Amino acid sequence: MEYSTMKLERVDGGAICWVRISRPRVLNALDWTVLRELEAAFTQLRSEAALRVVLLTGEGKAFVAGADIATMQPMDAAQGLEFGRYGSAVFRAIERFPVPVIAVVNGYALGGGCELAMACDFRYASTKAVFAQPEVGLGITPGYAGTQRLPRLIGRGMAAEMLYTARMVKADEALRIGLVNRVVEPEELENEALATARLIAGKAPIAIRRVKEALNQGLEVDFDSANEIESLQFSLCFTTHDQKEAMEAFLQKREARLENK
Ligand code: CO8
Repeated sequence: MEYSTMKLERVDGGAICWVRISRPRVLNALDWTVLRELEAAFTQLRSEAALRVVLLTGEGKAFVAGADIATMQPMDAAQGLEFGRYGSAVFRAIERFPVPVIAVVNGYALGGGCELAMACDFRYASTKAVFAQPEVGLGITPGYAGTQRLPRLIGRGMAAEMLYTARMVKADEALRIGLVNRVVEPEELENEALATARLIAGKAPIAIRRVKEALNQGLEVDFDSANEIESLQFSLCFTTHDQKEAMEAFLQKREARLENK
């Protein structure tokens, strides 16, 4: 498929795919086209058997500077609901994407951009990254689950402060409060993310998918139910070739030959 606001770049034989949001004239702001193309890109990637990790980033000086304010300004409540729900569904599909998605935050991650980064499994940032939920300054609430994912990620107090003040949070503070996992110099960011993607890609693919399912599903239910979800995912791994092979390889003190089956 041809994209006008996105570039897909596969590396390592398609095990890793960069998804680069590219609408640099407006700092990669999310309009209908970007949202639709994000959905299409992740739908397309879902069918790629070799895929192990997605790296999501923005081109230019922004990751994503939010939902497109020019698109939103004339909306009425019904249109706002439609735009909010659609984006939320796209982000939810990214959150539930079967393989890990890492947000590689190269610059501004504001509003919908911060929310997009939070829908990913985890975030690496460059020293130039800036995070905020500026919505209350624009007369709106966050619309892509910022009020929900932010407190789950950094705790209610820090989230409330960010949400009520719209304050810009720089990379070093984002690291301190747990919004990002790692901060590196801009020129090192992609290599750092790629190195982690390769670590993940080298592990048993079915086990990684099951870990992601256990993480996602378990966080939405009570602890006993979550334990049960993990037990089920754990047990299903024993039906795989990779479990038998990886454990046999350990016992025989040799490298495992993982085959994604
Ligand atoms: N939407 C539309 N255009 C944008 C956006 C945006 N979010 N961000 C930047 N742009 C445009 C600017 O208007 C400018 O265009 P032009 O060159 O035509 O004037 C161009 O991008 C470059 O931006 P600046 O000149 O402003 O660049 P600076 O480096 O001076 O400033 C900032 C960078 C600080 C990032 C600044 O552009 C800014 O504050 N942008 C807006 C950030 C923001 O408030 N984002 C949150 C939007 S609200 C949101 O995301 C809600 C999500 C939920 C939606 C649910 C819908 C119901």
